[in-house]
Amino acid sequence: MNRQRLKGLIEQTIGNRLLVTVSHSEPYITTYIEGEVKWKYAAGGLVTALDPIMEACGGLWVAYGAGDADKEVVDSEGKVNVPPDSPNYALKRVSLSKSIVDGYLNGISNRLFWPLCHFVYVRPRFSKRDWEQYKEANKIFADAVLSEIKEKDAFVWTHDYHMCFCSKYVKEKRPETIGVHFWHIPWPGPEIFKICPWAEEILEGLLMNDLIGFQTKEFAANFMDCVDQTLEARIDRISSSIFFKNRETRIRDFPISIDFENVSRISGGISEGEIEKLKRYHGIKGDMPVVVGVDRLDYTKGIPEKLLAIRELLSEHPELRKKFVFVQVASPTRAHVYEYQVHGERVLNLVDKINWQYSEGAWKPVVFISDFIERDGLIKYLKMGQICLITSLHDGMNLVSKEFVAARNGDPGVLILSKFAGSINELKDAIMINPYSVEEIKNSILKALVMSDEEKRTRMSKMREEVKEHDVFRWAAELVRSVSRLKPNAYEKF
Ligand code: GDG
Repeated sequence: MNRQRLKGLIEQTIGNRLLVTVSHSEPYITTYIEGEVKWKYAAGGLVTALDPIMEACGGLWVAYGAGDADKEVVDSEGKVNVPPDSPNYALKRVSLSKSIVDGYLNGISNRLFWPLCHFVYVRPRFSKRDWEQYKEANKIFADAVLSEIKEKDAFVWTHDYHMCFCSKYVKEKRPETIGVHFWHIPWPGPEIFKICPWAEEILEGLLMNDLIGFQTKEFAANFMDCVDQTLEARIDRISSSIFFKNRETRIRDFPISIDFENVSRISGGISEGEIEKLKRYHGIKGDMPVVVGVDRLDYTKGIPEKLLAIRELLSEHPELRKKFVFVQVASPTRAHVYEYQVHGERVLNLVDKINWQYSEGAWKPVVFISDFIERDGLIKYLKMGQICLITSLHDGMNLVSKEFVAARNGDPGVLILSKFAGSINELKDAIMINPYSVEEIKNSILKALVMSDEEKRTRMSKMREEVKEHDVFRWAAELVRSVSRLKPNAYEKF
């Protein structure tokens, strides 16, 4: 599958329908930098995956306008064509008041859904006021979609835990719309999900979609178990369908991916000289092996666990001091949420302690970068690492693991990957670890440091084949093909 074939498939499948993608995050943010209007590509898995698809297929993307200069570039309907340097699709920016953002985003999305769905022992919060604001925000997104659809038929593709009710509100007004929802993060089992006071309402809202996609078979099965234990619905496990209130919703797994060719091409264009320059910039000697990590600074990603493992390694193996550097890119995220502030401080403390204890001369064991990095620059960091360390405590997929593999088009490198990341199902030639065991992380680094070139090459070439074959265009194609297989009685007009 490639961009062109995906475009053809989408045209053939959705026909004259307007393709509308709805997510909280926008792919491009407009901000003032030193008084000038500048564009920034947003960090985050959803945006990385969807932008190439929208670029290939065109259509409309509705999202929250998060930048302080967003209003400078949009038309009277809140729309602007993107990407800014070669526009291919329209971005419609939705404005929300600060009070709604606080309830819908900080309160429900980040403090209820995120910890409820990621089983990492952070307690979810349930505030009735925030819950009302969450639904209000979903209505605002739905109204933005309806204002664009007007009399046209549409294929509305909503994303993630911010948008549980958007399709429902659209379909209440335009029932013939095709509604597909993709859930990017894990879906918990019923014993966890049922602590949510609005469990029933959430499931009912989502079941207004015609198709719901999850990252793995396990998350799809968890969803069906939750429905089974919460609603009076009929579940057909063989056809993987839920029948509720005279409607059928298909439940499927579609492991998300990346634009392999693009990452591989960008990485191929980065010279040895540029890597050396980047190393020099961070005070790393040219021939020093680098263990790299790239994550949002999120408590689900296991960054403290990586640091604890590095500390143990340096303490138990003094001979490894000055023999490698751990570079962690930790892009800022959700800074308004208390749990993230505490987590950020803990991570910085650990970095300081390790560097204080083990630095020798110009060598520092940990280089910690807590800034947003431009897309191509980020691939440079992945290319700089001989070993990539991914320790998510729970992760829907984890695109960085696939990006590291795509970036290895020269020296093969070793991927260390958590068994709790969705991508472990495909990247079977990674060194698999349980990130709750500092011992396992430490031993995996030791193993990676001494792995033979032949073994590295064999493992990496299998993983590259896998990611190349199952790229993000194939992901979208499989989802769209499932839409086309929906029973005609699900939609009168389809
Ligand atoms: C969610 C789910 C699922 C990171 N820092 C910067 C930056 N990034 C990019 C990475 C990668 C993306 O953000 C992160 O994707 P992940 O998949 O690793 O993680 P989440 O953001 O948690 O994504 C996840 C994903 O959605 C897709 O469905 O895989 O399970 O949690 O592409 O490279 N990009 C730039 N600067 C940074 O500083 N430009």
